[in-house]
Amino acid sequence: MLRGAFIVIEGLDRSGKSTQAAMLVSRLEGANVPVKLQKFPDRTTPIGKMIDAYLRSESDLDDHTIHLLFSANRWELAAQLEETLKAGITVLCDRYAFSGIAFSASKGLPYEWCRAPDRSLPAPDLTIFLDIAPEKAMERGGYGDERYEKEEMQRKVRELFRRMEEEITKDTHGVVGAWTTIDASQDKEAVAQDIWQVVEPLTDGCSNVIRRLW
Ligand code: T5A
Ligand code: NA
Repeated sequence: MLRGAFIVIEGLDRSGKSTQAAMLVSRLEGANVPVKLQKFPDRTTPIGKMIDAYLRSESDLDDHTIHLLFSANRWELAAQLEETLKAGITVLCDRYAFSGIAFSASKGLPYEWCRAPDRSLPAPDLTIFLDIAPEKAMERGGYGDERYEKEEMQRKVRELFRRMEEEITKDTHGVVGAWTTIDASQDKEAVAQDIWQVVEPLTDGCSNVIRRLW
């Protein structure tokens, strides 16, 4: 039996990740492809609750500490994620390790230090990066009150995502699967159509072993 495909949707805040993840789940289900949606951070676990309090500025944490908690939140769900893939179910993640690196490194933590804790997590087969200019994303109802939703920070985050795209495309930094960038400033249906073009080839499942991050 083929395993499910592991697909990640990444992007700046307000780029439309959750909107597109929901649309893609419907489309996959409509095509009879079993799929599980996983969101990171998963705010429901004990670690997720600490992350949630931090993001809503109800608690303060050292930059290193919150970085490790975001990674731990992925690790605590990694075995389950892998089992789901092996059961032939496609897993769609709304954010993953790439957000972890981009957001922490944008605060000034060393890039290599930020990459380290996510090493050997299951690697996605495909990462879809929803690209949008921060000023355009801001127009979408404005950023909320969460800690990272500020234009200057989002600008740095975008640069870091671009750096990762370059490294992954040139394969200078180990195995991470394919990366595709999609113009997220289009209307929802157009973005969904672009996403379907890259996802459809994966709907039959994958025969290769699940790879590991860098
Ligand atoms: N983070 C996360 C880290 O620092 N480290 C980590 O390891 C991880 C995993 C919370 C924060 O945590 C940071 C990054 C974040 O700052 P979150 O819980 O994923 O991460 O954030 P959310 O607040 O849930 O989501 P976002 O703000 O990122 O929004 P989305 O999901 O990108 O956007 P969405 O779909 O909710 O849409 C936003 C608005 O735009 C509209 C929607 O209707 C909605 O109103 N919209 C569009 N409007 C016009 N055209 C389109 N094409 C549109 N698509 C959506
Ligand atoms: Na979201």
